[in-house]
Amino acid sequence: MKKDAIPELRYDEIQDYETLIFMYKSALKYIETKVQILNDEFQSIHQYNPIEHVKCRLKTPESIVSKLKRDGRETTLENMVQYMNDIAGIRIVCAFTPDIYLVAEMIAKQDDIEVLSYKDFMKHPKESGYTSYHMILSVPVYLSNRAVRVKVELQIRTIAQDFWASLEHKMYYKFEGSAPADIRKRLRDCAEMVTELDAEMLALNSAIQEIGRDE
Ligand code: 0O2
Repeated sequence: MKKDAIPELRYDEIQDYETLIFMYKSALKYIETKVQILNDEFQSIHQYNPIEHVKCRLKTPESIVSKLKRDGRETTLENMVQYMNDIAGIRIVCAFTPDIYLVAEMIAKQDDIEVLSYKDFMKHPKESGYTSYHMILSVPVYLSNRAVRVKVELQIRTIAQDFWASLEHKMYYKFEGSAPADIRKRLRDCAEMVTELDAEMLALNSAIQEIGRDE
């Protein structure tokens, strides 16, 4: 079925939280399989894996509630479906920054996936220093008697960006969003080092490839 023919999931079709989570879980399975196939195909054509690893996660109920509250909304199924983009999340970790754009393009070209929006935090890092590439995708879920489209947040990062984000995420929670200024400054400095490290590793990889070609 073409993506345009599949309707978006509507909150009034959902009876309870479990059904909603089942939809998001199914969308994650669908996109995870697609990503694995694209990676395997790329490997067989180019003898190169753009993807190091993939991680899927469903947002915890606590985290859903706190995000809705933070945005000034009531905790209802309707608000979850209408206003939350990241209940289902998939993270793709790549070795090098050009791989991020390559993977984003491969996903965007898929007939059954719609890119609803994207944010390039590599071109425009967050105040915290966070860098990554985000896409909100609309992913089909095929049920026994119908199909619906469900939103999934895709984050694509390098290994180094992922390392930084994991530690920063822990700090953010430890200090409940208000880490001391010197910690925040050191994290921002580390984010700059991550960007430099990614650039140097890419240059080094190109130099290694060149040597391989000359031999
Ligand atoms: P968790 O626990 O990973 O789910 P929006 O309202 O959608 O425009 P939002 O929701 O802040 O704005 O979206 P954004 O900015 O695209 O970021 C969503 C997710 O990106 C976050 O989810 C994090 O996973 C990651 N992220 C964004 N900024 C940072 C940052 O400064 N540091 C780290 N470590 N991760 C970041 P959650 O819900 O915050 O967390």
